Amino acid sequence: MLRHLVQTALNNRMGIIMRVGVIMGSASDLPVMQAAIDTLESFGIEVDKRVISAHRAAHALMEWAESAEDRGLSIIIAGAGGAAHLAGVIAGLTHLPVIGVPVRSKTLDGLDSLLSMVQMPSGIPVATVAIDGAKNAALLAVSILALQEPELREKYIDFRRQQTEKVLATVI
Ligand code: RP5
Repeated sequence: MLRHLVQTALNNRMGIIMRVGVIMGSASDLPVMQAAIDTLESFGIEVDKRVISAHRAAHALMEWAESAEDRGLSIIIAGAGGAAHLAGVIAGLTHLPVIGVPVRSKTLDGLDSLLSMVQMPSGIPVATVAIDGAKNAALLAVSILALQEPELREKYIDFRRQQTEKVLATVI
């Protein structure tokens, strides 16, 4: 905890914002998860990106999740497909908020990913977004971080305002 506070203070003094982890079970998830990375970066949030499989590299995942707070992360976005246990395992290893992105699978179109992720038993939550909903996962992370960061709050409100204006300006 102390290490985390010192690291955060140092980061802030150096103008470094590194707060969100984006992890995926396979490089094959990247085309979906890139939207989370791009969205976070568009808000000036630095992203700790990793591919670590919960079943192919279980020990490495444990190390990554248990050290997440000490490495300066505040929120973790985890994307996986199939028997998508990645987000749930991470949530069991850290008290940081975990947002899960069920990635569309080849055989069941992502329904397997969605149900594996969203049906977390009581006590360890994973905030699950839509199938392939990586952008919304990032926006949810931004809105949580914005609670404590006035500058980020302004950026997020501005993003929402522009989005609304774009819809209303649509001529059909
Ligand atoms: C999961 O299995 C990954 O998250 C990915 O969505 C799915 C398929 O992985 P690959 O066989 O493409 O590596 O672990």
